[in-house]
Amino acid sequence: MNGEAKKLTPNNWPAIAKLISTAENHPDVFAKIADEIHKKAEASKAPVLGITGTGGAGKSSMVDQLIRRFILDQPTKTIGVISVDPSKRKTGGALLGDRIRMNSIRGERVYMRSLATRQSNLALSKHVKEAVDVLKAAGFDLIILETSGIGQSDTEILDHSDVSLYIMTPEFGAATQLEKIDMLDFADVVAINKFDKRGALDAVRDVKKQYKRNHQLWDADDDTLPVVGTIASQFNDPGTNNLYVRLMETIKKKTGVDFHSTFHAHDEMSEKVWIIPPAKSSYLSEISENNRRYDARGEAGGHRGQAVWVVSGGADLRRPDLLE
Ligand SMILES: Nc1nc2c(ncn2[C@@H]2O[C@H](COP(=O)(O)OP(=O)(O)O)[C@@H](O)[C@H]2O)c(=O)[nH]1
Ligand SMILES: [Mg+2]
Repeated sequence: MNGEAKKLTPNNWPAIAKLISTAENHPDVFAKIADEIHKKAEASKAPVLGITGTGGAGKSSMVDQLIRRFILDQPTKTIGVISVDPSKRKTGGALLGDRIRMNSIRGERVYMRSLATRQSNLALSKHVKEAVDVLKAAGFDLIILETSGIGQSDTEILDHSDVSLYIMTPEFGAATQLEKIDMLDFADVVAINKFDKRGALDAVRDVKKQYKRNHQLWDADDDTLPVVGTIASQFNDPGTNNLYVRLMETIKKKTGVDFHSTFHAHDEMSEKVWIIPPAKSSYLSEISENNRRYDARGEAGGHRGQAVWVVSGGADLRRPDLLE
């Protein structure tokens, strides 16, 4: 360590990366400065938005979309992103997949870090906390934590975040399956992403019904429930705009941090801008399935490919964390 803890700012990416790596790989070294980091983190008011959901639901795409809006909406604010995906333990290259999805992270005001997940669940949870603390200590205005699971259950995200967003798709099967999703009890906001898929409207209705049951909101008006249909893969999707507004409101309500967002919610839902008719959606997912299989073969190249890509100028060289 070389005084990194003292030099932490949202722009000092090498110091941030080094501290997170040290926490992960050299806990004994990190222990010496943990107090200092923790104190700085405690002084931060930055809300932590925790995003969870099953693999492939569109979390990374959504993080990208939310960052894009935040950067537009907040001309001077900074965002730190921690991305954890235990399901991708074995393919080093998959982390790169997340990175590719996130186009808006290239800006100066956004720092993104993927956490390696080779440790046990318990260690992972500890490292998530340390990484979030480092981002808080660095002084980011908003912190986003994306994961498909920390520790034993998907509700563990709640230990690490102030506001939680659960992302699912319309493809959950029968409505009775919703009983099994704990996050429908606990999430502050639920996004039904891939709203372009067949059955999306029914899915939203079913999830709202379940949400009412879980929260004993029998008389609530459906429109007031925090369940939003979204298409994260579509530019300027109205559903995602609504989700963004809803999240800013929830952050204000739960943490007292008011970003004075100028985004406004609209009544229109994502279905109005369907480009692909639902009947054609399985045709599209066949293509994407195919691509995914192809990607999986490519990813077998693992870290080597990642390093080559970085060196070839595809990524920001100010990010030494990519080269590990
Ligand atoms: N049809 C459709 N595909 C989406 C949507 N959002 C994301 N995707 C695609 O779903 C795949 C998985 O997305 P990703 O963001 O990596 O999901 P994650 O594993 O939850 O982080 C990618 O191919 C995305 O392009 C959506 O709203 N509709
Ligand atoms: Mg992801």
